Amino acid sequence: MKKITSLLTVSLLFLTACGTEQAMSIEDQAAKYGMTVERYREEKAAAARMNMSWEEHVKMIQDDSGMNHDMH
Ligand SMILES: [Cu+2]
Repeated sequence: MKKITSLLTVSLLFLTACGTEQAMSIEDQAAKYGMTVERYREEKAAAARMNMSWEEHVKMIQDDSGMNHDMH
């Protein structure tokens, strides 16, 4: 029973985190990744073009500092 309760707590925390993320404005999101809003929009589009999730794409950008971006 205790296990179920902590599992519920974790899921709730997770949901709360997701809700917060979605409530962030595009300006906030861009700032979070150190990008301008314009750049953020471009990267979002690039991620979609590459069929990558946003998280994967951000990781990729940060890993190779945006070099050879369209090569992978
Ligand atoms: Cu990518």
